[in-house]
Amino acid sequence: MSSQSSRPDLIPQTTADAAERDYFFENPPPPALEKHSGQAKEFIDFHAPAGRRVVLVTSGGTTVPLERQTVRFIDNFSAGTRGATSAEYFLEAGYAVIFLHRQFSLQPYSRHYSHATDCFLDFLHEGPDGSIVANEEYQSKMLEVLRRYNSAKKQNLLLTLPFTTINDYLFVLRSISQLMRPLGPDGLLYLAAAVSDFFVPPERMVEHKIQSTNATETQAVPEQTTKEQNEEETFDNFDSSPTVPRSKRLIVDLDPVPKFLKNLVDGWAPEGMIVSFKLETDPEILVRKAQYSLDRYQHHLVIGNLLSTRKWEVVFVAPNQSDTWIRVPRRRKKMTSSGIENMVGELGDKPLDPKDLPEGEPEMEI
Ligand code: PAZ
Repeated sequence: MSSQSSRPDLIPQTTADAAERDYFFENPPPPALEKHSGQAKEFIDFHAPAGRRVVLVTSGGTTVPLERQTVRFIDNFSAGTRGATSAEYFLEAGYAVIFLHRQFSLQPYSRHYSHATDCFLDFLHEGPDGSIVANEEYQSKMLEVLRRYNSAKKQNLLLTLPFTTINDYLFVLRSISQLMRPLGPDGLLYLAAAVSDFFVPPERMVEHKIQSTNATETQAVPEQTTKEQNEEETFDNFDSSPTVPRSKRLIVDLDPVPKFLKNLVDGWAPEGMIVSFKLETDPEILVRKAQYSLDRYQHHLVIGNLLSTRKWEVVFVAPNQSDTWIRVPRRRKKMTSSGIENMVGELGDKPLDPKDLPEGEPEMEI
Protein backbone atom coordinates (compact mmCIF):
# COMPACT_ATOMS: atom_id res chain seq x y z
CA MET A 1 0.00 0.00 0.00
CA SER A 2 1.50 3.33 -0.91
CA SER A 3 1.40 5.87 1.86
CA GLN A 4 1.47 8.78 -0.63
CA SER A 5 -2.00 7.98 -1.88
CA SER A 6 -3.61 7.63 1.55
CA ARG A 7 -5.88 10.34 2.89
CA PRO A 8 -3.82 12.95 4.72
CA ASP A 9 -6.83 14.15 6.74
CA LEU A 10 -7.14 10.88 8.69
CA ILE A 11 -4.39 10.23 11.17
CA PRO A 12 -4.18 6.54 11.97
CA GLN A 13 -3.56 5.49 15.56
CA THR A 14 -2.05 2.08 14.83
CA THR A 15 -0.66 0.09 11.93
CA ALA A 16 -4.00 -1.73 11.73
CA ASP A 17 -5.83 1.63 11.50
CA ALA A 18 -3.45 2.76 8.75
CA ALA A 19 -3.95 -0.47 6.81
CA GLU A 20 -7.73 -0.06 7.08
CA ARG A 21 -7.65 3.58 6.08
CA ASP A 22 -5.42 2.86 3.09
CA TYR A 23 -7.29 -0.22 1.88
CA PHE A 24 -10.75 1.30 2.01
CA PHE A 25 -9.52 4.54 0.48
CA GLU A 26 -7.55 2.97 -2.35
CA ASN A 27 -10.05 0.28 -3.36
CA PRO A 28 -13.45 1.14 -4.80
CA PRO A 29 -16.56 0.15 -2.82
CA PRO A 30 -18.57 -2.54 -4.64
CA PRO A 31 -21.69 -1.26 -6.43
CA ALA A 32 -24.02 -3.34 -4.22
CA LEU A 33 -22.52 -2.16 -0.91
CA GLU A 34 -25.22 0.36 -0.12
CA LYS A 35 -28.03 -2.02 -1.03
CA HIS A 36 -26.60 -4.92 0.99
CA SER A 37 -25.80 -2.74 3.98
CA GLY A 38 -29.36 -1.37 3.86
CA GLN A 39 -30.80 -4.91 3.84
CA ALA A 40 -28.56 -5.92 6.74
CA LYS A 41 -29.56 -2.85 8.75
CA GLU A 42 -33.25 -3.52 8.20
CA PHE A 43 -32.74 -7.15 9.25
CA ILE A 44 -30.82 -6.26 12.41
CA ASP A 45 -33.34 -3.53 13.31
CA PHE A 46 -36.12 -6.09 12.92
CA HIS A 47 -34.56 -8.64 15.28
CA ALA A 48 -32.69 -6.53 17.83
CA PRO A 49 -35.78 -5.09 19.60
CA ALA A 50 -37.08 -8.64 20.13
CA GLY A 51 -33.78 -9.55 21.81
CA ARG A 52 -33.05 -12.18 19.20
CA ARG A 53 -29.41 -13.08 18.72
CA VAL A 54 -28.04 -12.36 15.26
CA VAL A 55 -25.16 -14.21 13.60
CA LEU A 56 -23.22 -13.15 10.56
CA VAL A 57 -22.05 -16.34 8.83
CA THR A 58 -19.48 -15.84 6.07
CA SER A 59 -19.20 -18.69 3.63
CA GLY A 60 -17.43 -19.76 0.43
CA GLY A 61 -14.32 -18.42 -1.23
CA THR A 62 -13.44 -14.93 -2.37
CA THR A 63 -12.02 -14.38 -5.85
CA VAL A 64 -9.07 -12.25 -6.89
CA PRO A 65 -9.69 -10.62 -10.27
CA LEU A 66 -6.69 -10.17 -12.55
CA GLU A 67 -8.37 -7.62 -14.83
CA ARG A 68 -10.83 -4.80 -14.16
CA GLN A 69 -13.13 -6.14 -16.87
CA THR A 70 -12.66 -9.55 -15.38
CA VAL A 71 -12.12 -12.54 -17.60
CA ARG A 72 -9.66 -14.31 -15.33
CA PHE A 73 -9.51 -14.55 -11.59
CA ILE A 74 -7.87 -16.59 -8.87
CA ASP A 75 -10.28 -18.71 -6.85
CA ASN A 76 -10.13 -21.26 -4.06
CA PHE A 77 -11.67 -24.63 -3.29
CA SER A 78 -14.38 -23.65 -0.82
CA ALA A 79 -17.88 -24.78 -1.81
CA GLY A 80 -19.55 -23.16 1.20
CA THR A 81 -20.48 -26.44 2.88
CA ARG A 82 -19.30 -25.36 6.33
CA GLY A 83 -21.03 -21.99 6.16
CA ALA A 84 -24.33 -23.26 4.74
CA THR A 85 -24.48 -26.17 7.19
CA SER A 86 -23.60 -23.98 10.16
CA ALA A 87 -26.26 -21.45 9.14
CA GLU A 88 -28.89 -24.19 9.39
CA TYR A 89 -27.71 -25.10 12.88
CA PHE A 90 -27.77 -21.46 13.97
CA LEU A 91 -31.33 -21.12 12.68
CA GLU A 92 -32.36 -24.23 14.60
CA ALA A 93 -30.74 -22.70 17.70
CA GLY A 94 -32.92 -19.58 17.39
CA TYR A 95 -30.50 -17.15 15.76
CA ALA A 96 -31.39 -14.76 12.97
CA VAL A 97 -28.77 -15.41 10.29
CA ILE A 98 -27.11 -13.04 7.86
CA PHE A 99 -25.59 -15.42 5.37
CA LEU A 100 -22.82 -13.61 3.52
CA HIS A 101 -21.80 -16.08 0.87
CA ARG A 102 -19.91 -16.41 -2.37
CA GLN A 103 -22.40 -16.05 -5.16
CA PHE A 104 -23.61 -19.48 -6.41
CA SER A 105 -21.99 -21.36 -3.53
CA LEU A 106 -24.01 -23.65 -1.26
CA GLN A 107 -26.87 -22.12 0.72
CA PRO A 108 -28.69 -23.29 3.83
CA TYR A 109 -31.40 -25.88 3.10
CA SER A 110 -31.10 -25.81 -0.71
CA ARG A 111 -27.57 -27.24 -0.27
CA HIS A 112 -29.12 -30.67 0.21
CA TYR A 113 -30.33 -30.60 -3.38
CA SER A 114 -27.92 -28.34 -5.15
CA HIS A 115 -25.45 -28.60 -7.99
CA ALA A 116 -22.51 -29.30 -5.72
CA THR A 117 -23.95 -32.55 -4.39
CA ASP A 118 -26.75 -33.96 -6.52
CA CYS A 119 -28.83 -32.63 -9.37
CA PHE A 120 -32.20 -31.63 -7.89
CA LEU A 121 -33.98 -33.21 -10.86
CA ASP A 122 -32.82 -36.63 -9.66
CA PHE A 123 -35.07 -36.21 -6.62
CA LEU A 124 -38.23 -35.69 -8.69
CA HIS A 125 -40.55 -37.47 -11.07
CA GLU A 126 -43.73 -36.65 -12.93
CA GLY A 127 -46.95 -37.64 -11.19
CA PRO A 128 -49.93 -39.25 -13.00
CA ASP A 129 -51.69 -35.86 -13.27
CA GLY A 130 -48.65 -34.12 -14.75
CA SER A 131 -47.61 -32.61 -11.41
CA ILE A 132 -44.05 -32.79 -10.08
CA VAL A 133 -43.61 -35.24 -7.22
CA ALA A 134 -40.62 -35.96 -4.99
CA ASN A 135 -39.37 -39.54 -5.27
CA GLU A 136 -40.74 -41.72 -2.48
CA GLU A 137 -37.39 -42.41 -0.83
CA TYR A 138 -36.54 -38.70 -0.49
CA GLN A 139 -39.95 -37.42 0.56
CA SER A 140 -39.62 -37.40 4.33
CA LYS A 141 -36.21 -35.69 4.36
CA MET A 142 -37.27 -33.22 1.67
CA LEU A 143 -40.43 -32.33 3.56
CA GLU A 144 -38.43 -31.76 6.73
CA VAL A 145 -35.94 -29.52 4.91
CA LEU A 146 -38.76 -27.65 3.17
CA ARG A 147 -40.58 -27.03 6.45
CA ARG A 148 -37.46 -25.68 8.12
CA TYR A 149 -36.68 -23.48 5.15
CA ASN A 150 -40.22 -22.10 4.97
CA SER A 151 -40.30 -21.51 8.71
CA ALA A 152 -37.03 -19.52 8.55
CA LYS A 153 -38.38 -17.49 5.63
CA LYS A 154 -41.76 -16.86 7.26
CA GLN A 155 -40.13 -15.49 10.42
CA ASN A 156 -37.63 -13.43 8.40
CA LEU A 157 -34.79 -15.29 10.06
CA LEU A 158 -32.50 -15.67 7.07
CA LEU A 159 -30.96 -12.89 5.01
CA THR A 160 -28.69 -14.09 2.20
CA LEU A 161 -26.22 -11.64 0.70
CA PRO A 162 -23.75 -12.59 -2.05
CA PHE A 163 -20.16 -11.53 -2.67
CA THR A 164 -17.72 -12.49 -5.37
CA THR A 165 -14.37 -10.75 -5.03
CA ILE A 166 -12.13 -10.22 -2.02
CA ASN A 167 -12.92 -6.52 -2.30
CA ASP A 168 -16.71 -7.08 -2.22
CA TYR A 169 -16.20 -9.25 0.82
CA LEU A 170 -14.04 -6.85 2.81
CA PHE A 171 -16.27 -3.85 2.22
CA VAL A 172 -19.47 -5.64 3.18
CA LEU A 173 -17.87 -7.46 6.11
CA ARG A 174 -16.79 -4.13 7.57
CA SER A 175 -20.17 -2.57 7.00
CA ILE A 176 -22.21 -5.43 8.50
CA SER A 177 -19.86 -5.86 11.48
CA GLN A 178 -20.28 -2.17 12.27
CA LEU A 179 -24.05 -2.48 11.94
CA MET A 180 -23.95 -5.38 14.39
CA ARG A 181 -22.04 -3.38 16.98
CA PRO A 182 -25.15 -2.28 18.93
CA LEU A 183 -26.05 -5.95 19.44
CA GLY A 184 -23.08 -6.36 21.79
CA PRO A 185 -22.55 -10.00 22.76
CA ASP A 186 -25.88 -10.92 21.11
CA GLY A 187 -24.10 -10.38 17.81
CA LEU A 188 -22.01 -13.33 16.69
CA LEU A 189 -19.55 -13.17 13.80
CA TYR A 190 -18.80 -16.62 12.45
CA LEU A 191 -16.14 -16.23 9.80
CA ALA A 192 -16.03 -19.45 7.79
CA ALA A 193 -15.35 -17.92 4.36
CA ALA A 194 -12.08 -18.83 2.67
CA VAL A 195 -10.65 -15.36 2.22
CA SER A 196 -7.88 -14.68 -0.28
CA ASP A 197 -4.52 -13.82 1.24
CA PHE A 198 -3.18 -12.09 -1.88
CA PHE A 199 -4.68 -9.69 -4.40
CA VAL A 200 -3.86 -7.35 -7.28
CA PRO A 201 -4.02 -3.79 -5.97
CA PRO A 202 -6.03 -1.35 -8.11
CA GLU A 203 -3.02 0.61 -9.31
CA ARG A 204 -1.58 -2.54 -10.91
CA MET A 205 -4.78 -3.97 -12.33
CA VAL A 206 -5.13 -3.75 -16.11
CA GLU A 207 -8.42 -2.71 -17.64
CA HIS A 208 -8.73 -5.30 -20.38
CA LYS A 209 -8.27 -9.01 -20.78
CA ILE A 210 -4.60 -9.94 -20.41
CA GLN A 211 -3.30 -11.02 -23.80
CA SER A 212 -1.61 -14.37 -24.13
CA THR A 213 0.24 -13.57 -27.35
CA ASN A 214 1.87 -10.57 -28.91
CA ALA A 215 -0.61 -10.67 -31.83
CA THR A 216 -1.94 -7.19 -31.08
CA GLU A 217 1.54 -5.75 -30.89
CA THR A 218 3.90 -5.60 -33.89
CA GLN A 219 3.22 -8.65 -36.05
CA ALA A 220 6.78 -9.79 -36.37
CA VAL A 221 9.32 -10.39 -33.65
CA PRO A 222 11.84 -7.61 -34.36
CA GLU A 223 14.87 -8.94 -36.15
CA GLN A 224 17.35 -7.31 -33.81
CA THR A 225 15.83 -9.11 -30.77
CA THR A 226 18.40 -11.52 -29.47
CA LYS A 227 17.42 -15.08 -28.70
CA GLU A 228 17.94 -14.42 -24.97
CA GLN A 229 15.82 -11.23 -24.97
CA ASN A 230 13.14 -13.03 -26.88
CA GLU A 231 13.06 -15.96 -24.47
CA GLU A 232 12.55 -13.64 -21.55
CA GLU A 233 9.10 -12.68 -22.76
CA THR A 234 7.96 -15.38 -25.14
CA PHE A 235 7.75 -19.11 -25.50
CA ASP A 236 8.29 -20.90 -28.74
CA ASN A 237 4.98 -21.92 -30.32
CA PHE A 238 6.67 -24.77 -32.16
CA ASP A 239 7.00 -22.46 -35.14
CA SER A 240 9.84 -20.03 -35.13
CA SER A 241 8.44 -17.95 -37.96
CA PRO A 242 8.43 -14.31 -36.84
CA THR A 243 4.97 -13.83 -38.37
CA VAL A 244 3.34 -16.26 -35.93
CA PRO A 245 2.09 -14.56 -32.75
CA ARG A 246 4.30 -15.58 -29.87
CA SER A 247 2.92 -16.75 -26.52
CA LYS A 248 3.76 -14.56 -23.56
CA ARG A 249 4.67 -15.64 -20.10
CA LEU A 250 2.26 -14.34 -17.45
CA ILE A 251 3.85 -13.36 -14.19
CA VAL A 252 1.27 -12.43 -11.54
CA ASP A 253 2.52 -10.06 -8.88
CA LEU A 254 0.23 -10.06 -5.86
CA ASP A 255 0.18 -7.94 -2.73
CA PRO A 256 -0.85 -9.38 0.63
CA VAL A 257 -4.45 -8.68 1.61
CA PRO A 258 -4.37 -6.74 4.89
CA LYS A 259 -5.52 -8.84 7.85
CA PHE A 260 -8.56 -7.03 9.17
CA LEU A 261 -9.47 -9.37 12.02
CA LYS A 262 -7.72 -7.03 14.46
CA ASN A 263 -9.81 -4.11 13.16
CA LEU A 264 -12.96 -6.19 13.43
CA VAL A 265 -12.22 -7.26 16.99
CA ASP A 266 -11.05 -3.87 18.25
CA GLY A 267 -13.13 -1.46 16.22
CA TRP A 268 -15.90 -2.81 14.03
CA ALA A 269 -17.69 -5.04 16.54
CA PRO A 270 -15.70 -4.89 19.78
CA GLU A 271 -18.39 -6.39 21.98
CA GLY A 272 -19.46 -9.07 19.53
CA MET A 273 -18.65 -12.76 19.87
CA ILE A 274 -16.10 -13.54 17.21
CA VAL A 275 -15.32 -16.98 15.85
CA SER A 276 -12.78 -17.36 13.07
CA PHE A 277 -11.68 -20.42 11.12
CA LYS A 278 -8.17 -21.50 10.26
CA LEU A 279 -7.54 -23.84 7.38
CA GLU A 280 -4.24 -25.59 6.85
CA THR A 281 -3.01 -28.58 4.88
CA ASP A 282 -0.12 -29.52 7.17
CA PRO A 283 -1.34 -31.23 10.39
CA GLU A 284 1.92 -30.27 12.11
CA ILE A 285 1.13 -26.56 12.08
CA LEU A 286 -2.67 -26.35 12.38
CA VAL A 287 -3.02 -25.95 16.14
CA ARG A 288 -0.02 -23.63 16.36
CA LYS A 289 -1.44 -21.37 13.66
CA ALA A 290 -4.86 -21.35 15.34
CA GLN A 291 -3.27 -20.43 18.68
CA TYR A 292 -1.20 -17.72 17.01
CA SER A 293 -4.35 -16.26 15.47
CA LEU A 294 -6.11 -16.27 18.84
CA ASP A 295 -3.14 -14.60 20.58
CA ARG A 296 -2.79 -12.01 17.86
CA TYR A 297 -6.42 -11.01 17.48
CA GLN A 298 -7.69 -11.73 20.98
CA HIS A 299 -11.13 -12.97 19.94
CA HIS A 300 -13.23 -15.78 21.33
CA LEU A 301 -12.62 -18.91 19.32
CA VAL A 302 -10.58 -20.23 16.43
CA ILE A 303 -11.86 -23.37 14.77
CA GLY A 304 -9.05 -25.17 13.00
CA ASN A 305 -9.48 -27.65 10.20
CA LEU A 306 -7.38 -29.47 7.63
CA LEU A 307 -8.28 -29.49 3.97
CA SER A 308 -8.29 -33.28 3.74
CA THR A 309 -10.26 -34.02 6.91
CA ARG A 310 -12.38 -30.88 7.35
CA LYS A 311 -15.67 -32.72 6.98
CA TRP A 312 -14.68 -35.21 9.68
CA GLU A 313 -13.01 -33.19 12.38
CA VAL A 314 -12.28 -29.69 13.61
CA VAL A 315 -10.27 -28.43 16.57
CA PHE A 316 -11.55 -25.70 18.89
CA VAL A 317 -8.85 -23.38 20.17
CA ALA A 318 -10.14 -20.94 22.80
CA PRO A 319 -8.47 -18.76 25.44
CA ASN A 320 -7.58 -20.51 28.72
CA GLN A 321 -8.91 -23.87 27.56
CA SER A 322 -7.27 -26.96 26.26
CA ASP A 323 -7.73 -27.63 22.55
CA THR A 324 -10.76 -29.77 21.81
CA TRP A 325 -11.11 -31.97 18.76
CA ILE A 326 -14.66 -32.52 17.58
CA ARG A 327 -15.26 -35.41 15.24
CA VAL A 328 -18.13 -37.00 13.45
CA PRO A 329 -18.26 -40.74 13.94
CA ARG A 330 -16.59 -42.81 11.29
CA ARG A 331 -18.95 -45.63 10.77
CA ARG A 332 -17.38 -49.05 10.64
CA LYS A 333 -19.10 -52.30 9.84
CA LYS A 334 -18.99 -54.73 12.74
CA MET A 335 -20.28 -58.30 12.91
CA THR A 336 -22.59 -58.95 15.85
CA SER A 337 -24.76 -61.87 16.77
CA SER A 338 -27.72 -60.07 15.20
CA GLY A 339 -25.91 -59.18 11.97
CA ILE A 340 -23.85 -56.20 10.75
CA GLU A 341 -24.09 -53.05 12.83
CA ASN A 342 -22.56 -49.65 12.52
CA MET A 343 -20.02 -48.69 15.08
CA VAL A 344 -18.42 -45.40 15.94
CA GLY A 345 -14.73 -45.17 15.03
CA GLU A 346 -12.06 -44.46 17.59
CA LEU A 347 -11.51 -40.88 18.71
CA GLY A 348 -8.09 -39.55 19.65
CA ASP A 349 -6.68 -36.13 20.41
CA LYS A 350 -4.49 -35.96 17.32
CA PRO A 351 -5.56 -35.10 13.77
CA LEU A 352 -7.00 -37.98 11.81
CA ASP A 353 -4.92 -39.53 9.08
CA PRO A 354 -6.79 -38.97 5.79
CA LYS A 355 -5.80 -42.53 4.80
CA ASP A 356 -8.02 -43.85 7.62
CA LEU A 357 -11.15 -42.07 6.46
CA PRO A 358 -13.95 -44.04 4.87
CA GLU A 359 -14.81 -43.18 1.28
CA GLY A 360 -17.45 -40.54 0.61
CA GLU A 361 -18.98 -37.91 2.82
CA PRO A 362 -19.69 -38.25 6.55
CA GLU A 363 -23.29 -39.02 7.41
CA MET A 364 -23.26 -36.33 10.10
CA GLU A 365 -22.00 -32.80 9.94
CA ILE A 366 -19.77 -30.61 12.03
O1 PAZ B 1 -16.59 -24.38 2.22
P1 PAZ B 1 -16.04 -25.69 2.68
O2 PAZ B 1 -16.97 -26.38 3.61
O3 PAZ B 1 -15.60 -26.54 1.54
O4 PAZ B 1 -14.71 -25.35 3.50
C1 PAZ B 1 -14.81 -24.71 4.74
C2 PAZ B 1 -13.51 -23.98 5.09
C3 PAZ B 1 -12.38 -24.97 5.12
C4 PAZ B 1 -13.25 -22.90 4.05
C5 PAZ B 1 -13.70 -23.34 6.49
O5 PAZ B 1 -13.93 -24.33 7.42
C6 PAZ B 1 -12.45 -22.54 6.88
O6 PAZ B 1 -11.52 -23.05 7.42
N1 PAZ B 1 -12.45 -21.24 6.59
C7 PAZ B 1 -11.31 -20.36 6.83
C8 PAZ B 1 -10.25 -20.57 5.79
C9 PAZ B 1 -9.01 -19.76 6.06
O7 PAZ B 1 -8.10 -20.20 6.78
O8 PAZ B 1 -8.98 -18.65 5.54
